[in-house]
Amino acid sequence: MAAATTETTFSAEEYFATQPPPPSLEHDIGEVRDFISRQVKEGRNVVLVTSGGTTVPLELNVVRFLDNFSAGTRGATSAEYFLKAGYAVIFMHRQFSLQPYSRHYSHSTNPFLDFLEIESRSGTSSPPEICVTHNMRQDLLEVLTAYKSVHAAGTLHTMTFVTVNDYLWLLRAVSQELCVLGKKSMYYLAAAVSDFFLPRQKMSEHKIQSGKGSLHIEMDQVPKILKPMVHEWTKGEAFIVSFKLETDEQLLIPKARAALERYGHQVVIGNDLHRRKFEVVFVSRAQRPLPSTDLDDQSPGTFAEMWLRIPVLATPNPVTHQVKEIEEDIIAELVRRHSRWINEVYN
Ligand code: 9Z3
Repeated sequence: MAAATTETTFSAEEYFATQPPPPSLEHDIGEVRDFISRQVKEGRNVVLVTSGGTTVPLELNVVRFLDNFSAGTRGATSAEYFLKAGYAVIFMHRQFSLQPYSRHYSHSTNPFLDFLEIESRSGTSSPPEICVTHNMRQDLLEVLTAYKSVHAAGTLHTMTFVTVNDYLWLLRAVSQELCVLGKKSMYYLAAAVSDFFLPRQKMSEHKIQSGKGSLHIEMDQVPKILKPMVHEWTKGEAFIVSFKLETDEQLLIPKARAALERYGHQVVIGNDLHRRKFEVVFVSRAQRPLPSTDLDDQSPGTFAEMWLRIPVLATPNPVTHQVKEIEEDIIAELVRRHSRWINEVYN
């Protein structure tokens, strides 16, 4: 399939004025609002973690779509470490991508049926029992204990997206709700978001037919929503972390710096596709004149880079029992920076 792309640039405002919201938006946001108000009462910091890839449907009755790479490992793993650090987490993820806790027993890497055993109770008429394989019990107990305690505390709220349109509408609506938390809110934007989309007005209603030779698709550029998010939806108060994914590692730092310069948020975490599980770079502004809510006030040009690395051999392996996950260090560093960000204002 040959795809010719000619960009048309939508502003965020034009985008939301012309593209329809997902049908469940109001219901989803009602639930988020309740979750946030409970967390406000209980005095917790709240982080929105986005995770997984967005799709771009090519037809209204969708048979084909473009997808962005992401299994959801980064987001699901990070959500667990945020919860462990005492944050409440809104986990906004691609439907069917990995989720906190259940990710340890994903159907493809560690299918749970493989470590369950059937024990027949000989000499009795009772039905056989299901047991966990002995060498998996300790791991399962730890994961299950954390999972149950998070559920009992009510500190995890999950919501799903599929298309880039769902993602953009949800992100804006959740940001507007999270606003009540001011500095106590964090955004951890790990989802892999498409840069291009097909506006509804240009989509074919039915399945695109073959038989007419090659397919040419003209896509429009997805609006750069980080800018309104930083300056308008969150009123410049939230601590915002975005991810930059590259396959050419030479581009990682320049592109991360350009994103910071352009959007005025707090941290860009750069990761190379093939090294992302054991190496990331934190890029931030070297000097941040605080206290100031005037983001345009910040002098551009000086950046600080901090590499986080774990030994390659210690990368997560759910089958052979992981030793260390880089997300543990990423979250520890962000929690430290977020607490400084909060204290800079309140003290
Ligand atoms: C990331 O860079 C994530 O770390 C990964 C995680 C998608 C690589 P996995 O879920 O992978 O563990 O398999 N996310 C951001 C990707 C992205 O679309 N970034 C945009 C960009 O690079 C900016 S928002 O331009």
